[in-house]
Amino acid sequence: MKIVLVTGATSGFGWATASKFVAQGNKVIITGRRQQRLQDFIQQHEHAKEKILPLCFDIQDKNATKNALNTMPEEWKHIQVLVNNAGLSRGLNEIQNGNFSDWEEMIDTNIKGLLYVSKIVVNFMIERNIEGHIINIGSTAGHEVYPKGNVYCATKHAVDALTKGMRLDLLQHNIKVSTVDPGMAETEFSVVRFHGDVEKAKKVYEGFEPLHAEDIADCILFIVNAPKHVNIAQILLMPAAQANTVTVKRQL
Ligand code: NDP
Ligand code: 8X3
Repeated sequence: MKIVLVTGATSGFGWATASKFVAQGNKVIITGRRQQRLQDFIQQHEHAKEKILPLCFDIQDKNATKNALNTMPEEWKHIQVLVNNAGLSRGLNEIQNGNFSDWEEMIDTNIKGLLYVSKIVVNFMIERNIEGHIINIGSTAGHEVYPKGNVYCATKHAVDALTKGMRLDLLQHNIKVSTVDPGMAETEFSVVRFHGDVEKAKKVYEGFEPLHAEDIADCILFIVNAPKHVNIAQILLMPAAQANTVTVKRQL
């Protein structure tokens, strides 16, 4: 039994990952901004509700993040696994047409939010001599830049650099750092990217079978359940119909 913290567990990869960790008998801290979704998660996992701690906060907000994590009951601070999953894309525009608030939201969430959570949780691990494991959720967008993906891709390139930097810095503390880098997966991701335009979001996945949130969750659990002496540093996964960020075989 481990204590696992999954950011962005109110939807998509985070929900599926938290659910699988619960099913394996772990204690799971679930986070997100939507309180009702956190309650829905607990309701769906009623049988294990005493093993789930919901924390409702916005990871863009440094003080809210500090407050939520530092005021957790002491026994929950023995976090062995941190899944830095919360993140988003906003907009799909050429750089000259980009929107400042979209850019800020992506940078504040995908980079700064990940850093705020990581610093606090890493220090919990170090103070308690925990041989922890951090899994960052990157993307194919952290390997290749696609047209109009400019700032989102930049944030995922940053996540890739941070994964490598964390791995170097935390080696001395026996904390493993890994990354799971998915290609196209149908979650709320594109609905959020297109500011709630569900029809536009659906078109992204037309004519092929995208990844499911459970596929990503399976990769995360595979990494965490590897033997102690093994660090699976990176998993890059895509739908079978995808070859790179711009090449998808659609049957329309
Ligand atoms: P979803 O939109 O389904 O889930 C995103 C999660 O992040 C939600 O739980 C959301 O919770 C949380 N979140 C977003 N912003 C914040 C915030 N400011 N504070 C706290 N939580 C936040 O998308 P996915 O599951 O697809 O995405 C998860 C991660 O995977 C992201 O980092 C994304 O970039 C990445 N990714 C997605 C791919 C895809 O094709 N879907 C492919 C590759 C990577 P709430 O709204 O309740 O705050
Ligand atoms: C999400 C993958 O290609 O939809 O990180 O932007 S993509």
